[in-house]
Amino acid sequence: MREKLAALQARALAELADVGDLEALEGWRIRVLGSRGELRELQRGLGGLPPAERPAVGQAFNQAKNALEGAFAERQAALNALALERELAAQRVDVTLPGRPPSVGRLHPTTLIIKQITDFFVSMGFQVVEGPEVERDLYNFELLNIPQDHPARDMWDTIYVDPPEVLLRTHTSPMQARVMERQQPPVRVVVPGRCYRYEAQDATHEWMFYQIEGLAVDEGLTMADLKGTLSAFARRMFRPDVRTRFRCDYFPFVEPGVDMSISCHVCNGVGCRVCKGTGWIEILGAGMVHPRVLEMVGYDPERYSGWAFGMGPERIAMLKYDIPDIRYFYVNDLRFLEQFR
Ligand code: 2U9
Repeated sequence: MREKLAALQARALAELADVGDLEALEGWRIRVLGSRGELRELQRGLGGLPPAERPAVGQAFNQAKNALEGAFAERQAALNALALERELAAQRVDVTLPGRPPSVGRLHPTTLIIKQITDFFVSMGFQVVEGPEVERDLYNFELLNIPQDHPARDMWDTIYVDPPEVLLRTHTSPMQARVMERQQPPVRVVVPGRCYRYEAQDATHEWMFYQIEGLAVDEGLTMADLKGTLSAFARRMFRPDVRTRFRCDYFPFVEPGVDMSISCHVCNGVGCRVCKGTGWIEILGAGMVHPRVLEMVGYDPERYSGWAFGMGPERIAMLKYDIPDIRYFYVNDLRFLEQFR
């Protein structure tokens, strides 16, 4: 009996040392020390011993029980401490980590780029004016030298609100005509705003987009003023050493008309994917205001001359910040918008 008791105690202690968690420990307690456990099972054999041996063997059982209960308590304390340590580690807060910045509002990238562009022209003496998005055919086309049957109307797929007179403006030019109607030269205005065209959306076209147009009318203005001002604009918006190139282009409301390109910032004019191998990236259109436009608003084209330009601010931003698709500006994805402030 003593040998069996010693063997049980040794085996139980060895098993206890391998118990890794509180659940396994409870299983050990029930199996070894429980009312139907191994120790009680062996102790039932006491009645079979000679009466003279029972007191000593009974004492041995009590010693073994105390030893096993003591070992259980130690193991339980150790496992409780381990569980607490693991729980504290899991909940540990690293106070040295940077705080989470509060999510604050911010300006939309389109608003930011429009401000950058208009700020330049304000620094050159231009005024920022805005006008109606629902326009009259008179201001959107006729006063811009685009009469009813003019093929140039095909340059814009127009959205009509109340045909044939009321439409969604296809450019911000109508506001320049409105300004000229109500004031004599000198005029220097820049007009940002939304425009609308009935065309399929793709990586560079949206049916609602922003445009910024500008107009300067005074005595003695020439193409040199146009080229000098817009080249200075390109140097400010992109980089001081950017080069500009002007080539002939057609717009009904200017003559001559030009488009302005900047030297490619990636290959600096050698030719690459960004500039489609040309070394140049077109950024805006411009020209000398057509004399007929001046006449229609009551200006004397013999006395006054003017120049004008138009650009897409999102296109400028896409070039500046390497944004591949204009639709990013309109889907309100915070992952995109949060990159600008
Ligand atoms: C008046 C007289 C002249 C505005 C101009 C452009 C050239 C032009 C497009 C470029 C890209 C619009 O954003 S875009 O699609 N515009 O190229 N705009 S000259 O000329 C005017 C405007 C109003 C009374």
